[in-house]
Amino acid sequence: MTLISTTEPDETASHAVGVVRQDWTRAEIAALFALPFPELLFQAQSVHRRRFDPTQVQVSTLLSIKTGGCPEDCGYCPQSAHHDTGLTASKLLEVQTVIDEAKAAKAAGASRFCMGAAWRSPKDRDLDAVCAMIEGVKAVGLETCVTLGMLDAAQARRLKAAGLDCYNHNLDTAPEHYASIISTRTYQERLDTLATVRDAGIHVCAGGIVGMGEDPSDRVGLIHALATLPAHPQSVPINLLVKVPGTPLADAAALDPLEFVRTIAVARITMPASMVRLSAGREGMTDELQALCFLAGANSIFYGPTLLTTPNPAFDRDMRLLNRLRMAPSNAGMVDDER
Ligand code: SAM
Ligand code: DTB
Ligand code: SF4
Repeated sequence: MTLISTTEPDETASHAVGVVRQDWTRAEIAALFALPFPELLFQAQSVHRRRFDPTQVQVSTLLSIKTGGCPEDCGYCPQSAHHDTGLTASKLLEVQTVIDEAKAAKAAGASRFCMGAAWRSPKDRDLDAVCAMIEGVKAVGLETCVTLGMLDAAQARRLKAAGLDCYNHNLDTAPEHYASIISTRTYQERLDTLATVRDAGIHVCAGGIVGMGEDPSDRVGLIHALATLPAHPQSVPINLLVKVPGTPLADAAALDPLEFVRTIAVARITMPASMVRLSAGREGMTDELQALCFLAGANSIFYGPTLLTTPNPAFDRDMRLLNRLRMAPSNAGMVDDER
């Protein structure tokens, strides 16, 4: 039998593997996607282990603080008022209700609490309540993240002053695929909100969704857009589309699960210091597929039986998964350097 000696990735790459850089080209990213699977996972693991403990997974809990009735037309989203998904819209939750949920999440082992609102952008009076929620959740001892739509600079400063750790705002897909998914908000508006959040000194959580019928080159375009931002997002959620009946994407073609793993691996390699979040879509994944995602460098999950409006694995299923893998939830915060 001939043994093939695998060269350490950094010895051959034009740039050292694992160095944080924003000058990725589309060709480089396409070449990563095209690697033989063992080579891709080897590179992803090599990069991952330089900064992270590969046995640890950070766990966040999500809560929808304002559900449904959203004026935006995102083709994947059950909360858009443009789609008839049978979802009942509700008002912004009471501050105390949110704090009670945060206490339960902390007791269940979460280290971060993410609050989502189905808004195009928050109204200033709503921000008063959201700031009170942030202060209350921080007092429980959890990191805070919110996703409220587009922000202006004054709103971002108010959230920062309330103690917000992180703001989620996704690019969702490649610039060239974007118009077939959303018409009510431009890609540039998303980039502007990310800049506003960054400038306010709030950590950025930005990622996207795959499995929306995109071409392979669109997955390249999504990772390229994220990895060439002026600073890498501290957190990069990679969502697998949850197909919700009544949304325009309800019947999107199934994505090869190994393409999803490849997307995680390429996110890990290109954004080596970021938390890569294995986000929506886990409910339909086997333990084995999730294990491959962790091997590819995912180091964070949403924990708890509901995402915002759709199902997520129950606590005990996730505990069994981590036990099977001899992995553990971590309380590790985000790495701040080198971005
Ligand atoms: N309204 C805010 C916004 O869009 O910025 C915040 C909430 S929104 C639900 C947060 C993210 O959830 C979206 O950007 C999208 O990436 C993700 N998402 C929504 N519906 C999804 C679905 N059906 N499958 C996967 N991810 C989804
Ligand atoms: C993200 O990228 N994924 C999470 C979080 N950020 C807010 C939301 C997933 C939502 C999935 C559809 C739903 O449950 O409504
Ligand atoms: Fe509204 Fe956000 Fe859903 Fe788009 S993703 S429809 S902005 S809640």
